[in-house]
Amino acid sequence: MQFNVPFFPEQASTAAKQVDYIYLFLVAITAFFSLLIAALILFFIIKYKEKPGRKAEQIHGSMLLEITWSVIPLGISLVIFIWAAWLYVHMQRAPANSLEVYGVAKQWMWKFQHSGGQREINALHVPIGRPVKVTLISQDVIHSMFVPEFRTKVDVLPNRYTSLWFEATKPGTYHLFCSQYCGTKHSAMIGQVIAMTPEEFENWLASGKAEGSSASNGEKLFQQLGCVTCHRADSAARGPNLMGLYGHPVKLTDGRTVIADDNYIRESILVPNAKVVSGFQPIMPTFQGMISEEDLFQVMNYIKSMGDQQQGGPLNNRSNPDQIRENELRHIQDQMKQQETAPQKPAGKQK
Ligand code: HEC
Ligand SMILES: [Cu+2]
Repeated sequence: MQFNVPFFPEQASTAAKQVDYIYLFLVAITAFFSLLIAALILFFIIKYKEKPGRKAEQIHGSMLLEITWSVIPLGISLVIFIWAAWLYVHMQRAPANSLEVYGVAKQWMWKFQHSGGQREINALHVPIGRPVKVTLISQDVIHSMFVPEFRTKVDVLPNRYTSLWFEATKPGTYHLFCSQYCGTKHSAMIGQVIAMTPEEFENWLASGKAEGSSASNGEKLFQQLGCVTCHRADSAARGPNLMGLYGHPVKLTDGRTVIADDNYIRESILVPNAKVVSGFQPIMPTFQGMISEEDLFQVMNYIKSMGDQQQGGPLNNRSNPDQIRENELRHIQDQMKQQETAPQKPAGKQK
């Protein structure tokens, strides 16, 4: 018999300590006031015990008391709020240099793919000492990805990407749970997160059988599905050029401007008429039911990689949409010029 019931799971990510500090702070505050109140009750019971000849005296209001017991709890609540909100925001925003991993949840398993194209089921290999961002989608019902040792959890929804990030601090094998009741085998929807040293992780990646990187597979899909017949950089284009699209603002026909993030691109492919790009007709057919969640991630990675090619780096110009549009125009003009001078060269692909 083993009586190993640890109060907390192991702390294996940079956020784990910070989450635990807040938790301990809440426990300490609760314990302090519970004990204080219990002690005062006892003290008053004894002190004001009924005695012959003693009469209860009615007290009406005390400004000083009222203010004290309002201001002190207010201060404590504000400390908790500011501290927790700060940590929450910090844990929502993946650092820019995060390693990107993509996950699909379904009844009842976890499927992960890495940018290099390596895939795994119910296991996720990650390096330690580097932030890892996991972008997630569900193929059916609502699930939730929970790694207790990393103190991180996020709901995994159908039709909308969510993400979490963590930085593992110790090599080891950690629990991966689904923490949203998702059907009869919910309790079996478990896996492992395997944190490795960066060298081990590189070896693991290299040993994985990958048929091309995620982005290059996405490029193939882009051709197979016929996206390229409309999205191209020459005069036959019937859809917008997707170069440099990712992460940038897009003007819509209804006058709104939206940022082309993961969810926007997903919606553009599955429900193209939901948001129509300004200056274009809503002629794009829906690809709902024709592309799997895994393939969508690959197409998305291809579209992201087009952005990188255009900007010469993933982070350049991200905040300057005018510059991007200008570059895009110049790029199209260049391509048209190239076409004029060398008409036999196929346009559109620049790899
Ligand atoms: C019949 C031509 C056509 C095909 C095929 C087509 N698209 Fe489109 N696409 C368009 C048009 C036109 C628009 C702009 C109007 C709109 O938003 O619906 C567009 C918009 C988009 C956008 C938003 C672009 C922006 O600048 O905001 C994305 C992303 C996109 N398509 C991806 C794809 C992918 C991926 C495929 C293949 C799976 C595909 N399209 C197939 C015509 C097409
Ligand atoms: Cu589940």
